[in-house]
Amino acid sequence: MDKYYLTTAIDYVNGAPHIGHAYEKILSDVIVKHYSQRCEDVYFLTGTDEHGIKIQKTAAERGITPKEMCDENSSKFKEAWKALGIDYNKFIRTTDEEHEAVVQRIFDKLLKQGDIYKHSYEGLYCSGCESFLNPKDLTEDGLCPIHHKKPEIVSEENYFFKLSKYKDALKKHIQDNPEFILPKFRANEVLNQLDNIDDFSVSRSSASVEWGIPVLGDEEQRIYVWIDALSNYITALGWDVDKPSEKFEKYWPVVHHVIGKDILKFHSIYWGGILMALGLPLPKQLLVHGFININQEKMSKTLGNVIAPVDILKAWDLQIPDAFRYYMASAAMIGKDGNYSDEDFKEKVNADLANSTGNLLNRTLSMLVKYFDGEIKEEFLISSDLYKTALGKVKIVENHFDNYEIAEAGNEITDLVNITNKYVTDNAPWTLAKEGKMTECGQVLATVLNVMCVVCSLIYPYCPNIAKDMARQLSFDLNTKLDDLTCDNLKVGKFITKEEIHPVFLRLDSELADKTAKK
Ligand code: ME8
Repeated sequence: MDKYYLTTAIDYVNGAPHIGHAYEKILSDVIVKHYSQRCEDVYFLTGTDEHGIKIQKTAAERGITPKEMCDENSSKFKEAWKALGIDYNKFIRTTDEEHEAVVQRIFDKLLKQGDIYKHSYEGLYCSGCESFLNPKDLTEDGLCPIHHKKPEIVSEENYFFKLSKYKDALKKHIQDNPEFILPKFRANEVLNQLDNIDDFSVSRSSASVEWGIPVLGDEEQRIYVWIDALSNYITALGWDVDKPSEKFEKYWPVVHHVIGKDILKFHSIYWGGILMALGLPLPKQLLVHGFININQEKMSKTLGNVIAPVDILKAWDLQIPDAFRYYMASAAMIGKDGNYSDEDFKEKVNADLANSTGNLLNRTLSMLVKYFDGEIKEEFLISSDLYKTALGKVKIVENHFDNYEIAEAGNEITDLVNITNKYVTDNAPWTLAKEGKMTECGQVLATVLNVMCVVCSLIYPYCPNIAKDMARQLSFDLNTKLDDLTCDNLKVGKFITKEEIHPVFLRLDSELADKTAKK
């Protein structure tokens, strides 16, 4: 594997980022950091989706222009991702001029080649989904099943995309490529939807929605949401109609779209159809995640339980985002919904990061200083069964990532730490020291430290700052690729001084935790 291109969904900017947005971006950043330990060339795209009726309405309610609101909220997303350590290569905004111009040309091409046509239509429009709904998909009360709102009846002349032409080819692609949609159970959902899907609207009249990209040569129509939003994945690479760019040639179609379950239809069916119409290959993979609930309840403005990720960092007084990243990345098994609660957060990060990983490293280094003045001697470096286990875990973790099992991979890392902790308890280096068996004692400590280098490397995608701190104390080169990892990391000689040892993660303060839990 020499290159890896990952995109996230681009978020609507009618508000500030919430914990669900953060979940997706953290998951994506963890994946990107993991693959940067396996391939030379990784490209990570995120951004904001800035057109549409929702944004137009919210800006009007606030008495500002849509562009002013987009600028304000898009900055909030950027600030939040900075605070969470999300290292994207490019942040695209759909109001970027270059993007808008290419979207116009895409639309024009599809219109000219007959994949887009004009059609009078009356339908049920959900502004939450920014899409017409099929009456069959509504709840018994006639509500949108995702947004629980009554859709508006819209009667307009719009442009439509001829999806019917591509339905069979899409079906075949999904059936022939079982890895296209992960987790696999989601693919059946798409195949069922394909049976009932019609051509879809790709424009709205400018009278009803002004805040959209104008159709070239038809001022009365705005290109609407999905062609605009989905095209970001190629416009961000500098692709233009009939003019593929260098980046596009390099990264397409080795692309992995990380998206939430609510927008799978748009990414598998709409995007698939648009790409086929443009004569471009389909993405390699759609990685579909579930939703994050708060205290086991759906997050919603009505319930008043929407949490901003930066508020969590503030509430816990966290100077680095690692604990939150670690928790979020492990919050749900592949594709399933997950949950955030203050209590779980405190418990999990205290157990895994402070008590297990941090404490193991701290204790071992402290013993090395206490018994050997921080020195590794030649005779400490022996082979150990634990090394086989550790390097075996590297393969297991890689395999989990290849199947998009990020929480499961995290559990394997904790398991390696627990096994190593047990090794320390079983071999009791303090007893060996008391009995004067100094070589054996040094061997136990060196074995643990060699394995901790592997742990440090594996945990880096989740907790980059903690990993860097561990690496410094272990004199380990964190740039080592996973394939080059060994358990031969320690050098003979003075290893560390007492002053250089410090805990990499402090337990979350219980008083603070209890205070936040009560709020
Ligand atoms: O859908 N838990 O934007 P968006 C987990 N602009 N993920 C969640 C979530 C939750 N509670 N709530 C939302 C859009 N998400 C479009 C995307 S892409 C070309 C256009 C996820 O701001 C959601 O599933 O409503 C989506 O993947 C992302 O956040 C942005 O949602």
